[in-house]
Amino acid sequence: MDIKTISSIPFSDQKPGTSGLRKTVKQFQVENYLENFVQSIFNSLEDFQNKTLVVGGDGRFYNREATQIIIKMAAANGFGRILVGRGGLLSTPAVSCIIRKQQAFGGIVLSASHNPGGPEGDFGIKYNIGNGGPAPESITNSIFAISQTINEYRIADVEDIDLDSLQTFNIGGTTIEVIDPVSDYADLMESIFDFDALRALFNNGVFKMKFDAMHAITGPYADEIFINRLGAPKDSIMNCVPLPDFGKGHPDPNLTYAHELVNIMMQDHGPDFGAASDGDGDRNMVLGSNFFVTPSDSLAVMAANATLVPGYAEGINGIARSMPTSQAADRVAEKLGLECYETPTGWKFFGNLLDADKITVCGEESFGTGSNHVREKDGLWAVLFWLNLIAVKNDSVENILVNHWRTYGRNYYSRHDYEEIPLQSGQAIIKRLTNYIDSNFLVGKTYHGNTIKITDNFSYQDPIDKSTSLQQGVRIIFEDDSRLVFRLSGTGTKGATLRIYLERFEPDGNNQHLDAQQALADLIDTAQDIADIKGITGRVTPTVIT
Ligand code: G16
Repeated sequence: MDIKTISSIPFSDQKPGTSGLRKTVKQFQVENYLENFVQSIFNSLEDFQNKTLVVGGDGRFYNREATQIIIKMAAANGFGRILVGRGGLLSTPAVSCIIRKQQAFGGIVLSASHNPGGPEGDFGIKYNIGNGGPAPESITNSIFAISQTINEYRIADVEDIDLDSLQTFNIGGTTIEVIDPVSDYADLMESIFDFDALRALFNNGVFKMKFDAMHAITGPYADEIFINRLGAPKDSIMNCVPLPDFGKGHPDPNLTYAHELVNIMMQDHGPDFGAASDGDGDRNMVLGSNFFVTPSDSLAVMAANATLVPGYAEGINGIARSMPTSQAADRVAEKLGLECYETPTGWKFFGNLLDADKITVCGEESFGTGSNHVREKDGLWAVLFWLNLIAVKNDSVENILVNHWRTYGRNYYSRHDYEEIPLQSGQAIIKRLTNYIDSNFLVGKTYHGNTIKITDNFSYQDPIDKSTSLQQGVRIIFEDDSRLVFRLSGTGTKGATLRIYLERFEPDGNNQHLDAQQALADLIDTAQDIADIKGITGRVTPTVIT
């Protein structure tokens, strides 16, 4: 094998965010930009020579080109075996599943998740470690540090390999196997859920489902699992062909961007169950007929009912949620006598807790839920979990939620996003709030009838490796324990996205039927006033409400 060593100069903007490096496609197409980052990943690793690397992505524009570059660089850097999904495709949870099953050294995921694709859209790259999960901050910090001084990268001087058929190739001493992207993952799902009960559900003559793959990666997985293995009618799934530009859609499964599915579900006599997943297949949205399940509630319902699913029949060890996620799961944990961990935003913070068996299920308000079966959040897993609950309980999504609230109380919850505001405006809002915290200015003040009890900026110490993460979100907590959380997104690529998380607990069964925006109206006004969003950004309404 001829190896070329190419001189390069560092790019100052290669700091991984909440989930890897996400930039515009155009940025990734700049000469040496991707190569520098990939070499920085390899330079941050030790003892990987002759070991296995898993590579795959969500099929967005530039996926194929990037896959070829990474294969050639991995071979030149001495990996012994590269497993790549056919077509360069692998969902994020499938990468995690394959790393674990094959005991690979690690994996590279190519995705910008829920961000739009196409030549004008976004691209991303993330390194996953041997447990199958995203690299922790110690590694991402080291990758960034290396990227700031890198001056060359290594790449095999060979032709592109054929990614479209299941074959094995050799580049020097490296074996490259093009693998079926779906089968290992589908087998894992079959080992967790009661596929007989699900087959019966789909064939009971009454139940109807609509799953929207949003022209992203889960299409082939949904086809294999729902149609081939579970015998669901073909019209149960939609938009299942992955496209490089996601059919010009925005593959973010929420009430705004999954509007096609939402319109189908929010009509009379629509399907009983609806769900969607995102660009790389790790997020999920769950809907009942005319009914939206918040991701926070979804986590709480899963935790409360886990023993109904064969894979969790023995019970769960504990629960974790990201800090801005509603505290609905905490109430379940308390009742079950389990620990509930509160982590910063980012799936990587669950890895240590899962590895140490401290928790079995975990989730985030950002449409992510998962368990110890892999080390990523998992969209189709969540959909199958809900289907399994519906099959066992023989009840509607809405009834399952209403009964859950009667037992545990309801955490009214919403997130308001102000997308693509100027970076300076986003920073000014956080600065303003941080100053308030530092001077204790807000404590004791009353806004729209709510008096502020505590203000702080969330910090976290990992209970396993004791690493600390500071300034993970501004919290404003009121006398009745309602709360507002403010933070800037770590996944956007244009300007800043301000996220405001709003939460209020309602124990009374007679008051649990309100629309969340109505129930939280005074907190919404309070957030506007305290942060002066209108004054600083000129915006009066969020871009996305979930
Ligand atoms: C990523 C992370 C999640 C995080 C989400 C939103 O999800 O893996 O842990 O909650 O981003 O992060 P932020 O609020 O910083 O934008 P994904 O699906 O984009 O990989």
